[in-house]
Amino acid sequence: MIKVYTANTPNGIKIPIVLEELGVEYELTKLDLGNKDQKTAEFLAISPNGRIPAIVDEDVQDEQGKPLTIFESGAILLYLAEKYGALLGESAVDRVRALEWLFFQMGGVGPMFGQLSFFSSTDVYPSKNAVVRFRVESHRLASVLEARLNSNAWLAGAHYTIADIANYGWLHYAEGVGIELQEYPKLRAWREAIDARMSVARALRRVDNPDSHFVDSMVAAALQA
Ligand SMILES: N[C@@H](CCC(=O)N[C@@H](CS)C(=O)NCC(=O)O)C(=O)O
Repeated sequence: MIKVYTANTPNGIKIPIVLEELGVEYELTKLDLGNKDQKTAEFLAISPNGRIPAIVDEDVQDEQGKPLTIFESGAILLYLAEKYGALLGESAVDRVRALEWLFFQMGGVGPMFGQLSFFSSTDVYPSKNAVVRFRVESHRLASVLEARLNSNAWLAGAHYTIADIANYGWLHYAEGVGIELQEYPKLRAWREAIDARMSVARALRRVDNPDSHFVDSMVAAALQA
């Protein structure tokens, strides 16, 4: 069984989406980020950066013979795609393209959209300079995605891959972080195509209605199993 620790956030929705795409059974535990569930010692044993998402694959042993824990959404997406032999295209070139756009999200879209959201919504340390900087950079990244989708159905090329799922996590919430998509017709159409996938609907429903809420003992049990 794969145990998923997550929340309804841009990074958090990616893992249920990929598992629904793969048709793999999983148990979902929702963490209350406002309550700092992600900073508890039990959760830090799974995700040392104290952030979601993270998974425990109970069917695979780590270096110490314990169930394998994985943090960082990019690592989890790649692990699952490789484990189940899907969502990386068909050829070696497709795989390289998928990795390019996967890491583009990890190093660009995620950090920039995230900082834009933070500086736009805080009145604790208001900084016009930061808002302008992150808005300009976020729009630049959206234009890069738009250009890619102008000549390709999906980010890796002809196939829907984990690169689409990773970027979708953030684009799903684009308006919420202050990026309107009117000027990006291809990006909007791409997002609508992913919105319409049954796997996405199922994943979003599960993140909203998790099997259970986070309790320390559940994480401890998963680690001992
Ligand atoms: N690079 C990480 C980013 C993870 C991340 O920032 N997660 C956010 C939710 S989207 C989080 O856990 N925030 C809570 C916190 O920072 O304490 C990944 O892709 O997994």
